[in-house]
Amino acid sequence: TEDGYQWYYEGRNGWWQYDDRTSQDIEDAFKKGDKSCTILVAGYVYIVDLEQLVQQRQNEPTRCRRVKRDLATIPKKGVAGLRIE
Ligand code: V3L
Repeated sequence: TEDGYQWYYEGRNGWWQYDDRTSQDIEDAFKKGDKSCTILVAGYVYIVDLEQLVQQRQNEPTRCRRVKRDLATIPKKGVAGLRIE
């Protein structure tokens, strides 16, 4: 986002950055004070819970990952599943 923050979801041993558009959508919801934000990932609906800081696939509670808002400059695995070195 324009103030240098991004949104991340948890991988096995590190954090993945959300794709830019999704990160912006989550940031907009966060700035509005929304409790949650609905996103679409590869055709599946996920709910980002902005109070618990988790994302969960709709109707599949086992598919739950932590999320965080952090600086765009932190070490990360990549963006939306695309690895960076
Ligand atoms: N954006 C992109 N892909 C996602 C997202 C998202 N917000 N949420 C889940 N997936 P689940 P390591 C991740 C993918 O939670 O080696 C990473 O992006 C998710 O992809 O059970 O464990 C990597 O591509 C997974 O493939 O609904 O760090 C991959 O895991 C699939 O949706 C491996 O990462 C099911 O996730």
